[in-house]
Amino acid sequence: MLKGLLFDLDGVIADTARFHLAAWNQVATQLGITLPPAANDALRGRSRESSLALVLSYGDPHAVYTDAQKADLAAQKNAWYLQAIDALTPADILPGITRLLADAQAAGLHLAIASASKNAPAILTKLGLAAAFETRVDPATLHRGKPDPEIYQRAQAQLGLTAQEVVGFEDASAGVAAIKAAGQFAVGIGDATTLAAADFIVPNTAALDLAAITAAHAAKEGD
Ligand code: B16
Ligand code: MG
Repeated sequence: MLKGLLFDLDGVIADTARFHLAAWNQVATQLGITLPPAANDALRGRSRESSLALVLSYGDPHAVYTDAQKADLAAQKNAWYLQAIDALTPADILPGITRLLADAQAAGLHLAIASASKNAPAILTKLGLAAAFETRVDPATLHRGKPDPEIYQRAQAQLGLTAQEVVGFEDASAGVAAIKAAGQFAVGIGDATTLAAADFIVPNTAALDLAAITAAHAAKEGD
């Protein structure tokens, strides 16, 4: 039986994934690197450090960056990202999310945030959602990032639920892979081909419907 919902943040609760991509594009341009279209999905859900490694992998394979240079690049990216999200308000909550959260609360479901972003608390505050979730996994405490299941296993454990009792929401293929590796039911939001591993796919957040998701989860889990 469905008892909890686990939410990614960037690209699910708010359209901040485009700000991450724009900031990484600024870093890449500065280094003479052109990010391919595939970077749009590949950079979603990955930690800052893992994202930087991916950006650098699109450049000269012989280029060597010291740890200090990598730390500077990551800090610069975050500064650009922070500038971009500074003006976020509750109006930036993606369509359908406020209704979904209200329906979930009315149904007595437990809600958690499973975001790889260290900026998640600041974003939730700007969106007016700081109190909307019972718990949040602190990504600084993780050993492995998405697509490893650790963050979704932790979110489920923090709610005191089993894998069969939760549904995870993701906009990234790495995130869907993490949910599935945790043995949970995955809702993918976005391109059906990119997110094909999800159990239930919608093209955008406006199409999220708790009754339909609950029915699909029940059909799969046999309850
Ligand atoms: P930060 P999510 C992820 O958040 C983003 O999708 C990803 O692009 C970003 O690199 C990562 O957070 C780390 O973010 O640099 O703010 O710590 O999608 O898991 O909510
Ligand atoms: Mg995301």
